[in-house]
Amino acid sequence: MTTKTISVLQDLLATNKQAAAAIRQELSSRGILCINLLSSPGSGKTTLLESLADRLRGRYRMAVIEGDIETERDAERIRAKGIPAWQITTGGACHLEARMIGRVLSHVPAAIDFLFIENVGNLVCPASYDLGEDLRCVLLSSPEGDDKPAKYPQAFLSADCLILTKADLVPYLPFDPAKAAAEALSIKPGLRIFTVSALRGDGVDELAAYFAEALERLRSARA
Ligand SMILES: Nc1nc2c(ncn2[C@@H]2O[C@H](COP(=O)(O)OP(=O)(O)O)[C@@H](O)[C@H]2O)c(=O)[nH]1
Ligand SMILES: [Mg+2]
Ligand SMILES: [Zn+2]
Repeated sequence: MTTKTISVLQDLLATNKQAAAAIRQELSSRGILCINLLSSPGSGKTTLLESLADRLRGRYRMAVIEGDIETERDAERIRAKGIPAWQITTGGACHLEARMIGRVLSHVPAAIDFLFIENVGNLVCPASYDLGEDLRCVLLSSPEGDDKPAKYPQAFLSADCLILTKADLVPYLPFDPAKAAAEALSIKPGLRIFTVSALRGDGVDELAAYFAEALERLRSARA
């Protein structure tokens, strides 16, 4: 019984990987960099996207795919910034899968630079599902505690960058950013780490520059 369950999951993940590879191929042929944001609920994904929308405006074009179990709320917040956004409601599923992204892809305008995907708030299974992204960013907010990387290692191991969010709250909390960073680096050596306060805008330009460099690399590899 156990063996069967594992092989079904492996099939699911293999099928997901194929769909993700097709998405990555399609987006890179269009010169679009895709970024998957992963974190527990409330760590500041949507607020960060709102802040990025303000900072990228006039220089880069972005679009957002929002994943939630229910409601259109996050897509509405992004659209209020004048950014195209599509909401995927999973109706209970606790992660996005590549085929869900695939269904939205034909709506994504050709003339954009960045496609952000906000995954369902969950630090566990989204880590196992490739969505065809070029960069995976895991967010950890200061109220969540600096002990989380070792408790949810797959999310940190599979990420390209760690974004420590809500930096403005650090003075009021027993959160040690150096400890969180060191723990994440012990899981994933070389992980890029950014510290931001999306509410104040601190650190968001540095993150935007990192995305812009990755976009340049994608486009020069294509040329
Ligand atoms: N103090 C502070 N609060 C923040 C920051 N970013 C987000 N929040 C708050 O955290 C809550 C959850 O943010 P949200 O972006 O919806 O998180 P999500 O569920 O990961 O998309 C909201 O009340 C935000 O206003 C920040 O940089 N500093
Ligand atoms: Mg959100
Ligand atoms: Zn899940």
